[in-house]
Amino acid sequence: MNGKEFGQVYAKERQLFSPKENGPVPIDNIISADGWNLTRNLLTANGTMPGPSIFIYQNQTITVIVNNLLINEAVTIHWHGIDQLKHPAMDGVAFVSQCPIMPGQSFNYTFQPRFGGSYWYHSHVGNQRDMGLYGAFIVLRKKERLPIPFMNQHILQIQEWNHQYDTMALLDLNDKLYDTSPHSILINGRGQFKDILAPIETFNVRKGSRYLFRLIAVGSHRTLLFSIPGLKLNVVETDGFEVVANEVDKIIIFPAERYDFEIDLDYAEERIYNITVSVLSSPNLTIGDNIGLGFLNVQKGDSSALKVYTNDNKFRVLNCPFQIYPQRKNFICVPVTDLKSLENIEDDDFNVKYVKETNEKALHFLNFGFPSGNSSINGRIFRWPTVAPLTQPFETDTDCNGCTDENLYM
Ligand SMILES: [Cu+2]
Repeated sequence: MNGKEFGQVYAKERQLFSPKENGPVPIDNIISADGWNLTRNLLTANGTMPGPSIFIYQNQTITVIVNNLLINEAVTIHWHGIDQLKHPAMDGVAFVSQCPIMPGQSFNYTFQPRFGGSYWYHSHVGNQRDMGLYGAFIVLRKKERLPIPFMNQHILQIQEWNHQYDTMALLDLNDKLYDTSPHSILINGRGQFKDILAPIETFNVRKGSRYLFRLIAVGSHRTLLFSIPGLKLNVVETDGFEVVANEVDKIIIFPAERYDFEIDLDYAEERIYNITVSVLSSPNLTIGDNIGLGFLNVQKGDSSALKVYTNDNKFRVLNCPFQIYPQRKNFICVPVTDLKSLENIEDDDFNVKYVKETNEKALHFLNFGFPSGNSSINGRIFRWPTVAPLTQPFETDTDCNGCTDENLYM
């Protein structure tokens, strides 16, 4: 850990200390991650992890200027979940929708998000997002169904954290030289490793008020189990689509997914609740230790009611990929298909203006295989083009004319 003004700092009792100072130092400008006491390099947007949250109203046009200040790495920024229907060149996928931004270069991303909801942005080059290059991208609806004051809306970005995910170590990631399982999970860039009491994310809320939490999985490959033990999560939206409110105890979240939930704080006690995240592992989604921790501090508010809900020791788990959770009698699986879409006032935007209707039917077979160690679909392997096919289709040199279902085309 390093603070620009303070040099090397260390974590103790949820505070940061610098050997130079006589007391705790302000934590706001220091990326402490899980408090592990080794300084490492990160890649960030504007020097913070997560990068700055971006808020915009739907149908507003936004321009984000990305200056690549890296010494020798290219970068692009992908706006995860934004459909980019009219602006495909703004999608930020390196080598596909654009040439990457080279060191010293800038790129203006200008686009107009059509749909409200919780989205996020991240680098779309290599593993840069695991090194910190990500942030929240929130599209506010002009007409909210049940408006929640902006001050009562919080963002929860969760990610796995591995001490070896260094810029250099990640280059070797494919060699699997070390264990890639996470050491900790960060909530908004903060967490704790074992008994190091590093500063962690704390949300202050008032009893009796409504709050919206935008849960975003910004990690890259782990499946996470999120809960606030003792409180129900009332899920109202996923991946930018409003759903009929569904009350659950836990949420399984896969990389890049978003779940927006409200907490009805009428039944909360005035105390600090833990926010816990654990890693699920295959094949039966075995639950690991709670290695992600945050606090929800419920303070005195207008209401003193204590709504008690029946606790039958059964937990409703949203986004469960099974019908019955393996080996867990106290988990009720709520598959994401149980969520019912709200009649969407913006449905007109989805109409056939852009997509032609057709009666044509087609049946496609996709054969996945690994001939000569290369993963392939119908005999085709993926190879990076040398120019972006979207912008320079005639300059691509990965012609597939010779491909057949029988031949591996390299
Ligand atoms: Cu993404």
